[in-house]
Amino acid sequence: MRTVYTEDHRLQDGKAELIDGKLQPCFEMPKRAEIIIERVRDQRLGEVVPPQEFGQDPIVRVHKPDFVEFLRVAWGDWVKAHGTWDALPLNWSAPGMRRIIPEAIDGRLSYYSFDAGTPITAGTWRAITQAANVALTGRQMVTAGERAVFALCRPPGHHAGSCFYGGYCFFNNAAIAAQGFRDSGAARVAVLDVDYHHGNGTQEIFYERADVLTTSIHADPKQEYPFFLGHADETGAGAGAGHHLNLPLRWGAKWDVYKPALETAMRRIRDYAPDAIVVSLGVDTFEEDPISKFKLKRDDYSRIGEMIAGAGKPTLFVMEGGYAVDALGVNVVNVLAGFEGAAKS
Ligand code: SP5
Ligand code: ZN
Repeated sequence: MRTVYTEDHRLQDGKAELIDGKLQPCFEMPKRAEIIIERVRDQRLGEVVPPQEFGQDPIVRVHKPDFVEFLRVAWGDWVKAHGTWDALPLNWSAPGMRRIIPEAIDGRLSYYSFDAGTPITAGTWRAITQAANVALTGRQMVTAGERAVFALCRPPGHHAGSCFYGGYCFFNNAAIAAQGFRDSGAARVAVLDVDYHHGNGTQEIFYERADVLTTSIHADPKQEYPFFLGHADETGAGAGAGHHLNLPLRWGAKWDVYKPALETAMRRIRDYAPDAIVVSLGVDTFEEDPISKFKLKRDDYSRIGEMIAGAGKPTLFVMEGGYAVDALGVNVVNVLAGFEGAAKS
């Protein structure tokens, strides 16, 4: 399996996130991708190729133009107002307030975000456009006939919606790739999100569409971030009714409950008969993850890869979360190698 990767991800290097009532060093750090690419190379997973440039057109297929423009200018506007410390929002609109786009940069940060854990920095724009290019390049390789490709995106994307950022995510790399498959001839695309956190951005983007099936296995939003979406009764709306599947699991979930959930998701994906699968690959389900409460072990990730391969479809893996940095390379490559082993046999 080939990997798409660029060192430009390093340009997203936030100083701090608000977590547990403290400003702490960002869990979503450049080291994450460095550890993963090192493992990809050590295990000889396959060739590592750089992304191509796709410009803004495929991004505005899933994100609103005013949101994209906000991200493009946010750092420059922030520096003029406050200098070169990271840009973080401080407050949000509550019910009863109005959704008028503010002029001041502080207000626009609030308008377009949903948490205080996602700093915008000097290199954010370049890093996020390159992460989208990584996903789009992988998409193109799969469309061209590769059985599977690993898009080593950083920063991650699945919390970002059509017009909001948060959860360490700015552009929804997986959604941009899924839309890219559609725009290059795929009739139906399935997204499988195995990140520990609910993929609220991906759900929002495709919720009223039948041409992209979205499925997500994640910590129950009654217990876990992002709290306000990801319940089991959210199954799609309008034309997309019945085309979304949430499988929330309680804190403490081990392989014995994770496996049946993944079987359920894979069954739904098989029934949908997609032309391609996009996997939002988070490994923050790991037992040693510092911000998560599932209990998957290293070997479980090999089984996840095998089960995804069982669908027998062209597959794009898009990197999402995972913060137990030392084990990140092992766990991610276990998924990919597990997939390859099962795809060959
Ligand atoms: C892509 C991705 O995985 N984003 C996750 C963003 C989560 N941000 C907030 C996490 C809050 C976790 N609270 C528990 C802290 C444990 N001390
Ligand atoms: Zn996550």
